[in-house]
Amino acid sequence: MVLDNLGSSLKSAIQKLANAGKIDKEIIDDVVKDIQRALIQADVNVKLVMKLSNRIKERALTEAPPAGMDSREHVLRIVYTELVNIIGKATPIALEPQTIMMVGLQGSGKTTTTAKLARFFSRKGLKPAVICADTYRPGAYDQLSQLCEKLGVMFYGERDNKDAVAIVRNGLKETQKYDVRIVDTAGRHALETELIKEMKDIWGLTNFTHRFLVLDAAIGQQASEQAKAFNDAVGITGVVITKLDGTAKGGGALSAVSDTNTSIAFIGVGETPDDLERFDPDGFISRLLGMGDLKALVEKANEVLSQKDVNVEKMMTGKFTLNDMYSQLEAINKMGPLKQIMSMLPLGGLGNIPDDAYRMTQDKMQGYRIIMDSMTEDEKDDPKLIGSSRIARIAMGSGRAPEDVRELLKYHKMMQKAMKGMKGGGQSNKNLKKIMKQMNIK
Ligand SMILES: Nc1nc2c(ncn2[C@@H]2O[C@H](COP(=O)(O)OP(=O)(O)OP(=O)(O)O)[C@@H](O)[C@H]2O)c(=O)[nH]1
Ligand SMILES: [Mg+2]
Repeated sequence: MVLDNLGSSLKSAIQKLANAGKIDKEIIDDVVKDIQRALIQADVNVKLVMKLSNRIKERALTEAPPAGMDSREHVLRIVYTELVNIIGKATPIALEPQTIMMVGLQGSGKTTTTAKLARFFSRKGLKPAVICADTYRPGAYDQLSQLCEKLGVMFYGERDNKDAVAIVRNGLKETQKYDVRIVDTAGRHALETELIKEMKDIWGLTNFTHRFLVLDAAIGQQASEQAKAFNDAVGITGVVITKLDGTAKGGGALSAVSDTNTSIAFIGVGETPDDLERFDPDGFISRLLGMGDLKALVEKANEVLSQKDVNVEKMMTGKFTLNDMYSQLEAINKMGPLKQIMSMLPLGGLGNIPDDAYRMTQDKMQGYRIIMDSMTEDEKDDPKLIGSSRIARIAMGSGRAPEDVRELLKYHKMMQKAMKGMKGGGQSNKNLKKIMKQMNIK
């Protein structure tokens, strides 16, 4: 996880709130002070921090909690939404054919990000091609062509040509059949006139869908100044903040960009081609706060469960019938290991289920289905009704052994217990879950 320090100090601030006996001005002041300290340490602009803390205090003390939400949840929700606000919105990226121009200062991560983006789009089923317009740095051609070769991505470059504009003109012609064409340009030490001219000339060659500015997270708050300068030159459509894995100043870069006219499209979190994440303010902040990426979880669950009458909420609350169990097993099978899903839940979800407990073969599922088909609706609804004589009847009807029926029942009991455990799960855990629910992260 990036920004570990910020994350853990924000988490302990939030924990204070969750554990407080009652929510009053004193505790709000205290928590806001902790949040201020955490943000300033992560290099977020002091003015921005003051604005945020004033907003939190003002809202927490004057706004009445919406129906069904107590004041603790209400304040947590305010903290969360205000934090999301300071990092702004994400740049929308359409998954369709497009051309992209990468710009940025020397060493910011343009070439690495170019390869990462090619991989990102090819994973989404689009065919990428990369054009090398860096005629400035020796070795630029080799660096990019090797990266592309490793990824199996189409590469266009002219090793001995010094005219970057001509190369891009030729490259765009040669790569017409590709869906996403990414032009990697040369970086310079500073934003010199020469660089701006070359950038503008390349920019003028075609109607670029995106001009991505690549910024090293270590520059912290200077991100805003650079974003403004590049935006004036070629009209930035989005920013990529790289090396967020390696700096405590990441909070500065993230918040500074959203303070300009641009927005963040992606973040770079490592050196390999897979270390690129689509920027998602909600998910980012909930992960930082240790609420788990509930939004990602719910989205994932909805994708899988769209036509089923099962939902994640049901896993935590309400009656748990055999039918529920079966549809959840089906869903879990489709979603992947349950543990992984649980880890996305607030504060780690439940941790005490053995790893293989939910690994279920298709045969086993089929067997359960057959057994359940020999049960009455009442029995499926309330498996407690099933005593030994009913077990014998169900076994006969389904052509299975009584032990198989018992196993199914035992399994249901175990899952039901786990669901109850999640529902309990400690006061603060419960609070956070409820908040996520009420925050409309559906
Ligand atoms: N840890 C980490 N390293 C990164 C990331 N992105 C890029 N790098 C490293 O940063 C260094 C510079 O990256 P490049 O992609 O060559 O930068 P550039 O902007 O193309 O540089 P020039 O072409 O010289 O202007 C390389 O060593 C990369 O491996 C990231 O997200 N995390
Ligand atoms: Mg480069």
